[in-house]
Amino acid sequence: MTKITWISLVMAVVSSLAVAGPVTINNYSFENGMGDDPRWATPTDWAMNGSTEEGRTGVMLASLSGNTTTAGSHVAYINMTWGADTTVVSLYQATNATFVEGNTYTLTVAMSVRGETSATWNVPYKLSLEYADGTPVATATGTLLYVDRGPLVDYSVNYTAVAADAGKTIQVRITDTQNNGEYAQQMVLDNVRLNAVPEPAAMSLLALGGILSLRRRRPPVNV
Ligand SMILES: [Ca+2]
Repeated sequence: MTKITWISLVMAVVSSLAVAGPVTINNYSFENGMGDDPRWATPTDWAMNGSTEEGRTGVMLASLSGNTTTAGSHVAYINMTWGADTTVVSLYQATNATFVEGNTYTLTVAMSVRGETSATWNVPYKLSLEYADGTPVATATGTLLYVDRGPLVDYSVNYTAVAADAGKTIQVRITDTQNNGEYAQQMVLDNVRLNAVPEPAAMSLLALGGILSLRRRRPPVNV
């Protein structure tokens, strides 16, 4: 292999590794920008999609929600629908990172349920990785089982980017998909994390490069 080829290979590996690791999620723990507390408005650095009703999402002290969190003192909430407005609500945020082909992305959110009435309904959720225009590339759905003021538990969605995703902005979205039109429960969420792991081939190439460079540094053998 020529020197130029090696340099190209190393540059390619380094460029793919440069975006590995945690991707910044602004206000990931919902501790920033609190005015009134609780705050019955969209959390700072996040956007809400789905309803114009006041208070469909917001932030409050974990001690007020009653749910146990290990990330700071505040949690965010998304309300189930109520009344005539049965539009589901999601919180979303475009990151400053773009998809890299072969990287595996994991979005993890700590979630639980908060009840305001005697109802003990479960809360269906959806976690999405998508482009900035809202086109999803991966979703995970499930149900948060009702535990009165229960601890927040991690849920995740994984996705390995393909060539068509390369260079597209990564956006994350958390949706409370309940739409039965009768308010009773809240989805409670906190500690939103997005991690990127390079493809094994890139890791192997880097390891191989390391081994070869070590071999080169060996002193010459006298003959
Ligand atoms: Ca928090």
